[in-house]
Amino acid sequence: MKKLLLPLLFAACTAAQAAAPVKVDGAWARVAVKGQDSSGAYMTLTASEPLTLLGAESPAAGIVEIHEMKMEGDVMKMRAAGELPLAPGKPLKLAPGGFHFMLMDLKTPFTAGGHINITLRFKDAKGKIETLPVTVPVSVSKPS
Ligand SMILES: [Cu+2]
Repeated sequence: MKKLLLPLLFAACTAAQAAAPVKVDGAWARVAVKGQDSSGAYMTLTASEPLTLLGAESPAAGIVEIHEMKMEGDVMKMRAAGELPLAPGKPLKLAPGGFHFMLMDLKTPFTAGGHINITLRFKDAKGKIETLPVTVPVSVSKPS
């Protein structure tokens, strides 16, 4: 009995602290010039279980929204996308011209070579909220 207790306690602790089971690839945020009040952040998210991306927060911006860019006739339009479902193993791309995180009311300079922190918020199949902090490098265009 005694032998079992420690591993169990350890498992309970790690489970409570577990971040959302999501792999983040190629994250970057666009440089914002002085006076510019908004910018975009992009990344590819791959979940290992069914999740819903609810949104994100960042100390670098007063407001973070999930947006979508879409061609309507000849015009590229941007709108709030709300929540996005993530199917296990299926990458969700947030990239220029499509889904992206819109950061508004910028609090810090988005300088090339710098970085910002974004905390992603997800809901699992049982409705439990899980978060994932991401360090996002700032650059003029997608880093290769
Ligand atoms: Cu946008």
